[in-house]
Amino acid sequence: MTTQRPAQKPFRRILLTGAAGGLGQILREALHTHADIVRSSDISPMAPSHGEHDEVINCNLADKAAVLALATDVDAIVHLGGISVERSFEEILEANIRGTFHIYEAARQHGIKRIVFASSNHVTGFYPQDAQLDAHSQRRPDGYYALSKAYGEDLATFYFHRYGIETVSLRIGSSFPAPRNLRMMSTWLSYADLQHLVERALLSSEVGHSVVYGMSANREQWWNNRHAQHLGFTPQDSSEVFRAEVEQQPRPAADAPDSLFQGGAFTVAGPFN
Ligand code: NAI
Ligand code: 15L
Repeated sequence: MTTQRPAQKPFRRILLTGAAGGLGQILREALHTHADIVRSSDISPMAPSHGEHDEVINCNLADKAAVLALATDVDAIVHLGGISVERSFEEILEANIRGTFHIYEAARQHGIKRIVFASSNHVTGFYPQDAQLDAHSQRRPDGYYALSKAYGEDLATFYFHRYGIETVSLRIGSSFPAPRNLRMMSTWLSYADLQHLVERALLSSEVGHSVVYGMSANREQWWNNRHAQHLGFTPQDSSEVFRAEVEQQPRPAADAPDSLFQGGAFTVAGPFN
């Protein structure tokens, strides 16, 4: 009798940053499909390791030496860590700008050739909600948080052309269990579609630096992924199943940021001094 050896996984070790966060908790388990070992990291406490294939390391992304050590023996990085809402420039600078730079430097120094970067729809947040965008539309960041994501995307372009490190930047819409308001009926990305998107971003070949908007197959869409077709991302879910529930909420005023801009309330967050 011959014993069937399990098919080899595409990666030996994937580093997941932001593992304690909403999306990190979802992706931590899912990534085990693609790697022998998942190394989860965050500045906040995480669920404990459940064995030698599931490493857990606390790390502040703003600490360059710690990030360089964190990336030892890693083959791919899913970079979710950082501040995920609008905050003061000083806070964003440490976690998101320095933090993402440290991730790219660690990739360069360790020869890591694939990064999946959690960018955000807020890099184009100052477009009106009736604008139709694609990855080539000029960015209109809606705050310091969005600027840090724009910087991350530019780091990705630079590190590809200079060092051949490939990145897929995911301009995630709103990834939560369900859309929370009318705006999110357009921007919602289900967790299942998120997992599929991250899988395509890790496994697609010759991505260079690709930019893809992360939304489910919602009825009303603001973003067209025509320039990311090579990734083969085909969302299966739709926010439509939540419409009746969401429409029970009071409608935002026609001149409220949530009605005017794709970035919604982020366009009026701050100032922080
Ligand atoms: P989250 O805020 O729940 O998770 C982010 C994690 O990063 C947190 O666990 C936090 O402790 C960690 N973190 C913050 N500063 C850090 C530092 N200095 N060092 C190490 N870790 C640090 O955010 P969520 O929703 O899980 O999002 C994950 C990523 O996806 C974020 O980068 C966010 O900007 C991005 N994104 C998320 C969207 C969503 O709808 N959930 C939409 C667009 C982008
Ligand atoms: C983001 O970039 C945030 O990280 C997330 O918390 C949501 O607010 C999302 O955008 C959104 O635009 O709904």
